[in-house]
Amino acid sequence: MLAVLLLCRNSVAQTSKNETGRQVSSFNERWEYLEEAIADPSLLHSAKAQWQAITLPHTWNVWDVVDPEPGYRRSASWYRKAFSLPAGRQESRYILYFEGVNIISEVYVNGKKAGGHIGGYVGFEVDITDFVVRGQTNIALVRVSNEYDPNIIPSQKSDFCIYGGITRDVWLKVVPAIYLSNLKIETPNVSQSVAEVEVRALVKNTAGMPVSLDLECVLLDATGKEVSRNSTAQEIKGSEAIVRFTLPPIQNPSLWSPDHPSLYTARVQLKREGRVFDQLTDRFGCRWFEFKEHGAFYLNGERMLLRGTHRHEDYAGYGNAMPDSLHRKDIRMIKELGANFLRLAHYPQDPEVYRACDELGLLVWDELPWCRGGMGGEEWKANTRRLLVEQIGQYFNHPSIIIRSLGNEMYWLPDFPNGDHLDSLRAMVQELHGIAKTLDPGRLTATRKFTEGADLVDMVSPSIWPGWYSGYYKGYETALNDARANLPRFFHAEFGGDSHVGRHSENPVSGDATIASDGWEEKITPQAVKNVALNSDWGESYIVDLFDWMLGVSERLEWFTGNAQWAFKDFPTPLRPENPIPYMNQKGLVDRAGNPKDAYYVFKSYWTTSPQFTYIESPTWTERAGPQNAPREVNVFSNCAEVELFLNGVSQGTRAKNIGKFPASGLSWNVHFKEGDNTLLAVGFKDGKKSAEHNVSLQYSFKKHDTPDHIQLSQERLPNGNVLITATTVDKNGKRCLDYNKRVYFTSDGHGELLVNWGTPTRSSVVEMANGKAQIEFKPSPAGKAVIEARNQDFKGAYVIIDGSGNH
Ligand code: GCB
Ligand code: CA
Repeated sequence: MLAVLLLCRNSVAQTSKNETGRQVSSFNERWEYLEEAIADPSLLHSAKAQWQAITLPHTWNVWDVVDPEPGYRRSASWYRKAFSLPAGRQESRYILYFEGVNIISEVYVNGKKAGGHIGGYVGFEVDITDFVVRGQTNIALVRVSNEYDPNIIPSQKSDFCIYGGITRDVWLKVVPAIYLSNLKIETPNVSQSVAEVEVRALVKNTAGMPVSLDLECVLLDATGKEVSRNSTAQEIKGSEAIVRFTLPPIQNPSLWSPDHPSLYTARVQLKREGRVFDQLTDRFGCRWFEFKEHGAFYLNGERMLLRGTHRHEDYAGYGNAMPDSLHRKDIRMIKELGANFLRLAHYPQDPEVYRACDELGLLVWDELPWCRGGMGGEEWKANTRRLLVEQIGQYFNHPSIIIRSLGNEMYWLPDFPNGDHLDSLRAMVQELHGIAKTLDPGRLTATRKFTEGADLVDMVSPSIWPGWYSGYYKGYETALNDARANLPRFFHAEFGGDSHVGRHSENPVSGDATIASDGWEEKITPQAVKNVALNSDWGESYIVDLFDWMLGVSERLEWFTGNAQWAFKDFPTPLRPENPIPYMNQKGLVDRAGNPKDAYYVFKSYWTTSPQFTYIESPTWTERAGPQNAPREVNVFSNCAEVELFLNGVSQGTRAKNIGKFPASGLSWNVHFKEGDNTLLAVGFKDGKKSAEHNVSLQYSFKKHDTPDHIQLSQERLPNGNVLITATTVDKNGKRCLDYNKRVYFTSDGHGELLVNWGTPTRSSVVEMANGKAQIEFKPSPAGKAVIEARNQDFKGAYVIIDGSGNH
């Protein structure tokens, strides 16, 4: 029978991944989508909606999560694909692998239910062999639902969107009847001199009879050189068996670390009579780590300050249905920021994310999606346990993962009566910890913001948001010292605050939550600011100061394990309809399309050494004002040892960078702008040689604007061919009102398309002005004119006509 398999292997029509009978091909193309929540596949003919052609990954919530309508579609839809399989390969198994379907799925093949899954964010297989007909057209149908269901984590009270759809890639695997289903690679003991590696292979036998097999495992280094090998023979009696290889340890292993993300490969082969008929490979790394009691963190025996951020799976114009290239782009940007740590909040993410973290070098906090909502009954518990087991199983071999978080703010906002009962929560956390430690003893369990259960897990993150949800940022060190005293092992996940691009202030809220008002800044509650999240202007100036201060503290504390800023990119949330960009959590260092805000450069200045850069705060601070002769602060964020600042061509002096000196590590100048146009140039030096420069230009005025009078519109062509429309609130003399921060509503009539619902500063129909200014992109159409209007509560509309036809 196995001989038949071997004969079949060359008849594979498409390109196969390896020389054995195994073949893995993308199953993303040529799907159709039906947006109707019909329950049963036999009733699909009654659909009123039309099937639409789509390619996976796909979500039906790309636009409605950030459109001006509250809420987004939480319902069910259908996906359909016709496919054929070559005839004459009777001994192969056909398996569909879904990397993730949100959030409940049922898979039908040729009208019969073949499988499905409850819970999003993790992958699952459906063996469709018994449902397909070779040599004919087969129909796959998938019903997907993201309807409200409190029995499935995460809770919808979470601060993010629960997208619906086949949101990740799908693969068709063709494997022999006896095949390798999975490899589990462990490195129980690693030191500078040796690495012990254990490989377990899960073999599936669908042949219906016992088989005797030879198995071989080979370990290869990054160059493909063999470093260890072992073989074994085993009889597989039942439908599956785990085969364990004891391998000679790797001598002088090349250790994995963020600076040196060195990967090994394990290759397992199934053989019969000396011939290989199936093979599976996966990568792993050799590293060890330790969170010492009361600090610090050590990787491979050396202290490492964890410099981290967080990632949600989301991108402007895609939702969470992102192609691998965009997943990787996010991880690359985070690496370029200088981070060495990433918390994947609040759920397991796309396989490409873990591959990228392994390859580029980021330590990962992986998290079970138990986010808010308390806990439920037996059904909830069964789902939650199972999802943890699945999550651990599928991402086991990634050396980047060091922490298995069991949840975030789990007790909060219970979805079930009594769902926040402390003893029950503790029992559940204890049980999940037990599961994690049994399946994955080499990693640490954690929770965030559940210190009531700190004794039940290996480490915790308390909630510390100084200067945003509570207190002030100059209290950061005290907060860290308290946490250190109370918790044997802690890491600080989540800090930061929202910032609206282009909003700047001469006198932002200070580090002790006061404002030194000189009457020229934006209107902020003038008394001491108790809660910055409620009372500040949500500008960039404040958040730059906050990060600058907190990073200065973090870098200095020798015992500190490290922290992770919340969150790398702005992301949609149904919970925040009144934010400057409605329905966007704007705590990102970059906007939802990945464009850096000022804060991005603050992190880069602390965390990177090359390439060298200087960044003047801020290119989007294009107009400033103040009394004549009053100096104004200019800060430069840079990783250069020295920076010289020029104002209108005149040197303002050279400053040496000195981490711990606030603000801007000492790269701060008080300058006297002239009335009108000004230019700033910051030149960075390394070893006395110029290594970087940055310039900005701005308008300065000695006269304060009058009361806001109307909105003015202007337009400019963008490199992408679109027109950028700028709405400016001005006084009766046409002077921009720098403290005007209210909402503006953009609409268009006629030809062309206003770019809305992207959740970015220039592609949102509703957006708050930043220092009296808001912008929107318009895509003109050759068909003719459009009228674009900006309105708000205070002013009658202003409009502009754009003619895309070229007949001006
Ligand atoms: C938190 C949550 C996170 C929120 C964040 C915020 O504590 O863990 O899900 O998005 O705060 O922005 O408030
Ligand atoms: Ca909506």
